[in-house]
Amino acid sequence: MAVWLSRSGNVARHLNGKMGSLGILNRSLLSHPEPTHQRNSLPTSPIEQSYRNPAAFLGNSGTLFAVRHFESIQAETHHDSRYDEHENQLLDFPGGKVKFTSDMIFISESPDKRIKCYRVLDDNGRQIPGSSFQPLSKELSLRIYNDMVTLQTMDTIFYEAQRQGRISFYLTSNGEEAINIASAAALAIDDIVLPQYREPGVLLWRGFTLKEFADQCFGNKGDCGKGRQMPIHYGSRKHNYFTVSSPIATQLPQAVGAAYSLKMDKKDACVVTYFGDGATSEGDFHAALNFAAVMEAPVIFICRNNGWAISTSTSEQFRSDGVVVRGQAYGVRSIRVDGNDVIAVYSAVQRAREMAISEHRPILIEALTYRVGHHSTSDDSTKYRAVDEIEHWRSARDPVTRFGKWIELNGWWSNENESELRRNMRKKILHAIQVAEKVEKPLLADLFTDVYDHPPSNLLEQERLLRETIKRHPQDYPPDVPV
Ligand SMILES: Cc1ncc(C[n+]2csc(CCOP(=O)(O)OP(=O)(O)O)c2C)c(N)n1
Ligand SMILES: [Mg+2]
Repeated sequence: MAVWLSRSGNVARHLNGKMGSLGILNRSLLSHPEPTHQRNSLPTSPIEQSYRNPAAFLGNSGTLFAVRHFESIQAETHHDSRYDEHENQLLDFPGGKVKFTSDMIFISESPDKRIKCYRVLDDNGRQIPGSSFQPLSKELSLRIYNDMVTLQTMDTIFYEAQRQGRISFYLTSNGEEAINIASAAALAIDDIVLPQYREPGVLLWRGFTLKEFADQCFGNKGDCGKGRQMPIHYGSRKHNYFTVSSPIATQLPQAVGAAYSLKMDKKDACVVTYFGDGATSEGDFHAALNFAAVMEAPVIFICRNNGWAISTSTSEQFRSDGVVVRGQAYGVRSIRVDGNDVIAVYSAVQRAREMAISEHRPILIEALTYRVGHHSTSDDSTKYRAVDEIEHWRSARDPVTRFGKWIELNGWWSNENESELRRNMRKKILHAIQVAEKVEKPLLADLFTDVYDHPPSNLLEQERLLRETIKRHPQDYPPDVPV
């Protein structure tokens, strides 16, 4: 407190000292009619005294007093044209010209109005009159719906498979099907995706087959990662989809680098990176946004703000108006979207893509949604959140039902179509699991390949030790991994 009061009190002297280096544009400040030494030596009012000795004015309610006091300074000076002149001066700072003000206003930490959320469909799947959006053809809409239902069914069956002990781990995208599929539908296959882990729908949209999903979760020979990752850590070079990496937010600075390289190569494509609200609490998020803004990298940051980072709610995690406001702070164009509205997500991502590529700029999309499932199969979310809250989002705000209503209202979908799609999908997924389960596991030797051209001695040593240990304790190792 003392710092800002004394700096304000001595503002003219302070500025006189800095004039040369900061390049103040209007030199009339130098001829301030009231010399600073006089101000300091001859205080004439309680206001002047407060400049000199702010502590004397601060009691237990020091802050309040100082602010009220400041208002009275304003009132006194407002009519004086010398101060108006001061308002018109500019600080020619290396980061751009900044206007001066004699009003000491702290930017509020919580604006009265929160950033609005863009949506096109209401909760009942009816289009909001007058909304602006990108039209979707019948064919595209049905494909989007098909993949949303596929993702939902895949999650149910794979989750059950984990509960039956057939796979070691799983994590669902329940409640986030619209972000997954609608964003993917708005992109081109040349756009490079760096996912977190709750976006398998993007890969599904790009043509990753049910067999490939099942092979990865079972870690069998068909898995392109050769069984070296935990289930759901998908990746596919063919689909321009980087492999999921467990440490949160590491994909974000990498995405900026990849986007910068697309720009240098003059590619007609962008990078899209997905992440949760929790990821925004990592330093990597902030470094990535700043870096992207400064380097003008064509990258779309899609934040799935689903309310929870495992057991930490967003309100325990940050006090800002969500994530969208941080974009502006870093100089990144941003929008908040209803993440459970297919048409809003599709339209926003499509527009973001156009701007990212044609204007060479990053875009931040905060998609508001809800993690309807537990964090993963290692979690029980009823221990830290109300069951009613989960049920509300599962039933009243489900993105699949909402989009289903819209295609039905258009006359493109019926109850018969619905039952047939769900029945067939269930069959296909169960089949993929049953087949994947029987496929041989990759060779043990594969654990040590694909990183170095010539494996270094420490890796060779590890392989030798592993083989020896398996020989000594075969009962502790899976019998179906060929040694
Ligand atoms: C650097 C790092 N810290 C902590 C973890 C443990 N962890 C795994 S997921 C997760 C929560 C992430 O939440 P969010 O980004 O909101 O994604 P969501 O699971 O909600 O989709 C945490 C803390 C991790 N994987 N990496
Ligand atoms: Mg989250």
